Amino acid sequence: MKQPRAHRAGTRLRPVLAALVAAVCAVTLLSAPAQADNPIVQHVYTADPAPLVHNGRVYLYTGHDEDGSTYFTMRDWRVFSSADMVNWTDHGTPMSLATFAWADADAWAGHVVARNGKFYWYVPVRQRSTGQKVIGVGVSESPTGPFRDAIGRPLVGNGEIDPHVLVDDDGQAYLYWGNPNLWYVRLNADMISYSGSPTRIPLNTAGFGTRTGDPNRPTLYEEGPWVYKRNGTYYNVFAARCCSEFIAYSTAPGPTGPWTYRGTVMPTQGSSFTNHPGIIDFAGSSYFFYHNGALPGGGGFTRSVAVEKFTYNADGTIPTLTMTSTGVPQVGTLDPYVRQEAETIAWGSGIETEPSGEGGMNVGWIENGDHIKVKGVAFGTGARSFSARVASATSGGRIEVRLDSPSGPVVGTCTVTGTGGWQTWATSTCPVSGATGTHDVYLRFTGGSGYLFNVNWWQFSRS
Ligand code: FUB
Repeated sequence: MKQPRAHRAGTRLRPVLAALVAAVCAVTLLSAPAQADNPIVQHVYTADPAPLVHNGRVYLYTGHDEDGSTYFTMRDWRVFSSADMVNWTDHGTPMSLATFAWADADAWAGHVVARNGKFYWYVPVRQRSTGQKVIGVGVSESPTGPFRDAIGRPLVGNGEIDPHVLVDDDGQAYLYWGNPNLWYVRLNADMISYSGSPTRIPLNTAGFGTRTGDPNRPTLYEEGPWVYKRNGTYYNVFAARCCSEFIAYSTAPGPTGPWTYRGTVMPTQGSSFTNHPGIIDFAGSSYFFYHNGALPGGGGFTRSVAVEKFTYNADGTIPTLTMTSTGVPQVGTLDPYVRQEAETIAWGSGIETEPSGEGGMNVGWIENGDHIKVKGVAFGTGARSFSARVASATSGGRIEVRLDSPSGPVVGTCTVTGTGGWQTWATSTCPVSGATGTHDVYLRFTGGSGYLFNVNWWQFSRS
């Protein structure tokens, strides 16, 4: 269970598993060299994945389950990004309920599309004046935000949730959403208005499978439509049946149907009674994002996003996928000779992130024994030094640079002294030897009791 923990700048809930995760990992690492990379994020609970490929990176938009939540208590959304599918950079909270002055709750499952040189984030929220679920739209010039309310009011609303947008090859965009129904409306090219009226997609068993035991809901369709086009076929992948949900899909010859039910993508698994699909192609492979309750303290209201790689069958059908803790293979390697954000993480143990005074985010709340794993770091012929941008309002500590496990060989140790503030930054540099070839790097933090220091970025040097 997560516990409230006093924070130096006020009281804050620390996701915290920290100790639990550390213990689980330590045991795992003693018995096997491979470490889990699923779920993707360990320092906050994430839900309802919406991946977007843009300019050679995957941007992963998620909801955020509050620590200790016993309902879908969700107040903001999060963004992470990756160039290699295993090391994910935390970009923080670029949109929240506060973005929409007319909304007061339920920052639930959304979807982001890029168009017109902008990024549009369609989200379900509760409208304060009516208490009804409606669809809002945020907009930003950057995939990492900040996002602002695009129109100052709901885009559309009928009490239903989970918007998703398909921009078809002819430029026509469709907004889909719904639970218990499935709706679409044609968006205008501005992406913030629509033409015509919302139309209900007929939910019949040929199109969406047969549900038993609920006369009000004869088909399997529940929520979370993810609609895309591949090789001329339109796919609608959705959360099926409730509860517990599984992921199913239907296909159609056009964006509005008629739909044919095709079966299961991911069976019910993983300690969460909901699931939520997100599918992309990236760097020549296909990826399926989903959520489960796999982190310590995880469950139906404390979920975490994970990802699996898959290959479509020759006939275009989607194979049945199983949740794993291993995650997906790395795409390429990570270059340690360019500045890397400390919040670019394959697996974090005990740490949190926060906005940095130097821009972006930094890693914080570091205590003795915490660590960050960065996967597949390509040192080549060898690194000679390591630098880290650090800040400490206390007396600092040390950064041990280890290879391949938290207890692997130490190739360098940097000392961090007090800098006079948690956002008073200095660069600490130390010699490195023995770092050649490609390794997982573990930055292991040591020192006395309490919070030691923050880290904003790090970089190795060949000289
Ligand atoms: O996260 C809140 C709701 O749970 C989402 O809108 C649904 O898709 C389900 O995952």
